[in-house]
This record gives sequence, structure tokens and C-alpha cells, in this order.
Amino acid sequence: MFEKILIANRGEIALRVQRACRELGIKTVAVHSEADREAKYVQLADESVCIGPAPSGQSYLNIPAVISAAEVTDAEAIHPGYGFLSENADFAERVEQSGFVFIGPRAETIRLMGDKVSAKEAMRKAGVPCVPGSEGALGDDPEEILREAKRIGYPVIIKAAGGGGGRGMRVVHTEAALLASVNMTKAEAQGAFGNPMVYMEKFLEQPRHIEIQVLSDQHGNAVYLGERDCSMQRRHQKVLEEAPAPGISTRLRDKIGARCADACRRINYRGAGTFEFLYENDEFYFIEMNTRVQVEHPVTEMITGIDIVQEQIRIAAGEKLTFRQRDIEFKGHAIECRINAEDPYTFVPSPGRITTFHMPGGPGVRVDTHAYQNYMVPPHYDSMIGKLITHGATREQAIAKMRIALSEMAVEGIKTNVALHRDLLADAAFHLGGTSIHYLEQKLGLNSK
Ligand code: MV4
Repeated sequence: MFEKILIANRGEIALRVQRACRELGIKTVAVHSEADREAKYVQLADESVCIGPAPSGQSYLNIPAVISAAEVTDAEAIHPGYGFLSENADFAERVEQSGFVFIGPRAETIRLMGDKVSAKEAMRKAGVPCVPGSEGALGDDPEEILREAKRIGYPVIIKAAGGGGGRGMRVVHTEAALLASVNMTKAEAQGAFGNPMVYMEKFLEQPRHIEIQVLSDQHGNAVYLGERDCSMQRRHQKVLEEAPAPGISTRLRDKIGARCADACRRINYRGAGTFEFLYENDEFYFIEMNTRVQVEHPVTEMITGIDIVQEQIRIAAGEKLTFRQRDIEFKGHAIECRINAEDPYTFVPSPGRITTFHMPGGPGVRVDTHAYQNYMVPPHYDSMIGKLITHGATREQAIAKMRIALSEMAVEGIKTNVALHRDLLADAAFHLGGTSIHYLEQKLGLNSK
């Protein structure tokens, strides 16, 4: 096992990774920007290194600064958390070339999954069901593009190979609009990602967003940890996640989960990963794979009892998974509310000093946050200040616990989205479960795009 790990991230996930390290008896190095100098997780780490000024481009995204910090502190491995450099293949490559272990998949796997055309191709070949669409990237022949769309059937969606997470896509409803839309998406993709390649899919109108968590070691062992329903989102920002997904049968979960674990073995995947699917009419359609730990990983931890971050570290150290698929039991139901420093209805960020900070507690209540009373939420980063997670024997009990937990939560001095969560937890459609990716925006009356 490693003796010392550098955590190349900030906020709640930096603290989360630090706790996993401590339980494994590993020393931690925190890196931080000038804006995060006073953060509690920086003080709690065994060592800390300032890697640059507040803007993340000069600190948390500064590859030479992060690698130098690992060199001067003699860390053996680097955990990237989520966001920032976590899915940057060049970073993973440079970490390993500098003699450190990157806690995540190999750089070539990150690169494969970063290109959505090659990711889909790899998963299709590995037996994962995908959204019907073009075979690979679209070529230059307009007649062929028109033929493809006719074959797939309108509406279709044009997506950039370099996109993902909602960037670089365009829905096309008619043949008349197709070629102009393809050309616009290509031009935008060239500008945004330096890659003009685009592909085409059948546009699913009312899907849910359901993802499968996997773990895969370096000895050919891979397991799935069930699914998460992440459909409750606004402008591609998830707001609330839950596990398991309401209404998914054990049989279907095991079928799609086994496909994902099998695909991991086939591509020799290393570490934790997430297969993102659209789910419509009882079918799963793969869209993208995430090669990092995700914000919403706690709901899976709550229903499986598995510490996903500790497993990431063990796998990176070359250890074998200590459990097999049949050892994994899905117990109860978990819900996560993302707590953001923002106006609950306009979503405008609300940085500043937290004057009151009371967190809920009790059985089945988990709070993952780096914030505290008197903490100054810096204006430079993502507005998420923490996550509230509840676990109950049933979905109804997890909801009941969440409503009580939200009622106990008191954050003052900044605006937060707690009021939105209270409203959502009382929503009739949410209680029924299984709402689509469009539900929240419709409820909010945004009707965005
Ligand atoms: C789609 C889709 C409908 N049909 N693909 C958006 C994020 C990116 N990961 C994929 N996205 C979508 N792809 C087909 N063929 C609808 C979306 C989509 C979406 C997906 C997941 C979560 C939220 C979303 C919000 C709007 C659109």
C-alpha cells in the first residue's frame, strides 16, 4: 500500500479522499490555491502545498505545479477527485511518466472514453447496448448523412465526439434542417474542442438518466455496484440523485450490470468507473463513460456498504478486489441532495461567509462537506458546498429522513438551494419516482431549450 498520496482537488471531495487515506493508514498531501489557504481540509492534511493563485487555470489545473508538489513532498500516488484534472489523459500520462501512480484508469483508457465516438464503438464491441445511431463519426458526403438520418428516423441528435456532459449537441427534427445543423455542430465542435468530428443518434424524447457504478482491478476482476438515477437535473447540473433507480427490476439491473462489468474485463479497465445510460421504455442505451469518482458516489456506498474511494486506492496500489459480485448486496434506498451556495430559484451563485452552519444527523444521515461556521465560500469555484445523503430501508423512509434532515439544516450568511430541495422532497411526481431528465426544468417553468 502507498505511504503518501497527493490529493489534486479541493472542497468536499478533497476531504472525502483524505478520510479514505487516513482509514487506510496513508499520509496525505493537500494542494491548494491562494483562495483555499485557510480551508479546514488543508489544515487537516499531513502536509500542504500552495500551487498557485485563486483561478483554477493557474492552480488546480496547473499540471506542472501539481506534479512538482508531488515531487517535493515525496508522494507516491495522485488522487484527482472529480472535475479539474480527473479526466485529463495528458495529466494521467504525465503523472505516470514522472514516476507516480495515477489513481484512476490508464491514460489510454481516459483518452478512449474522452472521445465519445471511440467510447461508444468500444462499448458496442464489448456488448453494451447503445443508442441507435451512425456507425462512428459522420463523413463529408451530404447524401450519406441524409440517408443515415432517414435510416435512424427523426428526431435525431448531432453530438460532438469531443463533447459530453451536454456540451456540443443539437437536436434535428426535419430533413430540411439536417445538413445546416451538422455543419453548425461541426464548426462549434472545432472551436470548443479542437475536434470537428460529430456523430448522430436517435433523439430520445423523455429518457431517464441512469448510470451504473463499476470497480475493476488489475487482475481481471470487475464488479458492478448497481445503478443511480440522476434524472433530477437542471442545465446538465445534477440536483438530486438516488440509488437504486425507482422501478428497475432486479433482473434488469443484474443484466445491464453484468454487461458493464464484462465490458470492463474486456477493455482491461482499471479503477472506479461509471457507465452513463439513457433509459426509456424499459431499455438501457449507453451514451458515455466517466473514468473518475463521481459527486454522487455516496448513494452507492450507502446501499452497498462499499467505500468506493478506498477501493480506488487499493486497485491503484495493485491489490485484488476482496469481494466478488455474489458478495455484493443492495440494501435499502439512498438519496443525495447537492447543497449549493446559490439562490434557490434564480441559481445565481452566492459566495461569501457562512455565519450559521448547523448540520442534521441521526441514523442513516450522512453529510459530506468541507464547510463550517465562519467558512468563506470563495467565488472562484463550483458552488457546491456539500452533500446531504440519507439511507433508509425503503425509498419512502429515505425520503422521510431527507425531509427531516433538510428541516434541521440551517445555513446562513449565504443563499443556498436548501429551499429548492425541501420543495422537491414534497413534490408528488418525485414521490411516485421515475421522472425524466426534463422534469425539474419543467417544474421550474424554465422550459430551457
Ligand atoms: C441524448 C439525449 C437524448 N437522446 N442523446 C446530454 C448530456 C450528454 N451526456 C448526453 N445528453 C443527452 N443525450 C440522445 N440520443 C438527451 C440528453 C440530455 C440529457 C442527458 C442526461 C442528463 C440530462 C440531459 C439533459 C438534456 C439532454
